[in-house]
Amino acid sequence: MFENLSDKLQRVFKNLRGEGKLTAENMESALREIRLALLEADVHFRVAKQFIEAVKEKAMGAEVLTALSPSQQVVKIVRDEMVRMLGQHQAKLRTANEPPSVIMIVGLQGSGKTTSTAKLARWLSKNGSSPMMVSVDVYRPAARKQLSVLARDLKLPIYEGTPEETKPADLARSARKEATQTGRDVLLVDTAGRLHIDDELMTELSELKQLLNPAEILFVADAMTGQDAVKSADEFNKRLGITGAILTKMDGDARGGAALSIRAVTGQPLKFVGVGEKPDALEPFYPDRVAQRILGMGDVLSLIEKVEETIDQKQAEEMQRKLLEDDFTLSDFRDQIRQLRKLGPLESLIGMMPQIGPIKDLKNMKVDEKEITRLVAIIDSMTPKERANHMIINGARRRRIARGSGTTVQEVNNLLKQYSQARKMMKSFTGGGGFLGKRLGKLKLPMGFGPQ
Ligand SMILES: Nc1nc2c(ncn2[C@@H]2O[C@H](COP(=O)(O)OP(=O)(O)OP(=O)(O)O)[C@@H](O)[C@H]2O)c(=O)[nH]1
Ligand SMILES: [Mg+2]
Repeated sequence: MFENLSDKLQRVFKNLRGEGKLTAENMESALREIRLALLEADVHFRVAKQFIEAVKEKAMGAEVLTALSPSQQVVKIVRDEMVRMLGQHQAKLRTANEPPSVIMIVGLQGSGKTTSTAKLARWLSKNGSSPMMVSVDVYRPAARKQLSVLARDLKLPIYEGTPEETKPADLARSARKEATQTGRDVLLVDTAGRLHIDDELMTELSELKQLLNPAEILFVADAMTGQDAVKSADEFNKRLGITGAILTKMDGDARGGAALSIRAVTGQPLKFVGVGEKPDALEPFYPDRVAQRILGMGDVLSLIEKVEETIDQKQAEEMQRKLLEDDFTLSDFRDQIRQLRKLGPLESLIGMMPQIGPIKDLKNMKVDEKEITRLVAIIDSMTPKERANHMIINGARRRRIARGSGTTVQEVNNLLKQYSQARKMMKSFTGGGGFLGKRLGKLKLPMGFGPQ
């Protein structure tokens, strides 16, 4: 459902990829395109505006990771901002101090309340809860029957009520009593819908709220109604106070704007999304996963994550300085090798990078763990003096190092050759100042490994 938005954003990132630096100009045009893409996806105009402002501020500010290329930086900033807009973390359901925790399901007519009530009951019971349902929709004769049928199919308990119980409050009160007596920890209350928000409905819902003191009031909105879903969520929130939203029919061809705006407009998180008519078609809403899907750049994003996790920014800058001042010693080389190991298999890392320039040639490179261990052992067997100045490592020293590290003179020679190559290569990368060089240099890949 985010395909269109996703396509457009990816095009923006691709265009930026050709730029060596983020300038006011190329950022300006990228931001304009991002804003348009958001609006076309039906994102609320105010939300889009705030979003762009935040991205701009971060992109122009100092908060950048030098280990990433300009376009990767923008992807990172956009991702971070999108996750922030969506609510950072998955919003869990709240519980009451005393069971049963009451969850009121509210919303406009046909939005998917009854279906979502059953889906949520199923989800809760699959996740260790023992829910009970009740329908307090006394206006449509078929409404309560609908939930009963769903409950029977799912083999989950429902409070059916007695013929005397004709008012929503009566049904709700008895249902809660029954839930308490039978040890249910959650009571899901499916309420009646209206075509439009009216005082009568709001009064009824407010009375139920008063009576039940619910842990959650979840507003159910149909994603297909786009901006209207957000508007009614906002109004329900202002008049009744909601604690979260469920967006249904996300399996349809809605443009996704509602999912992106609900939180920013109402201040309440999207907790679940409905992705089909079947009872199992309900998913908790994960801001980070959704942002990932929208940006559609799984590879670049995982690279960003790895870089964030692994690379120590200060250390990277220090390395940069050393390279520029021709001060890159064997100890630094060893640090690099270690850092590389933390990043995981080199092939997978290279697979994540855009396949351009020298990186293309690295694709077939294999580095095995044993090789890395051997390289580190060789450097460990050197004296600090040798590590600081490789020029003094003559034949006798090479023989001693080989003995000390349990390797052969040939292997020590190879390592020294690789080190020299790495120096040369990294210098040409970093010293040149090109953005590709910056990226590689600061990722600190020991380029000297060479194809094997
Ligand atoms: N494709 C799809 N259909 C859904 C989803 N959720 C609900 N529906 C369908 O939407 C229609 C209305 O769902 P209901 O659960 O009856 O809606 P409601 O809000 O209870 O409606 P009222 O009680 O009349 O206000 C039904 O045909 C559902 O099958 C969803 O996530 N995906
Ligand atoms: Mg209903």
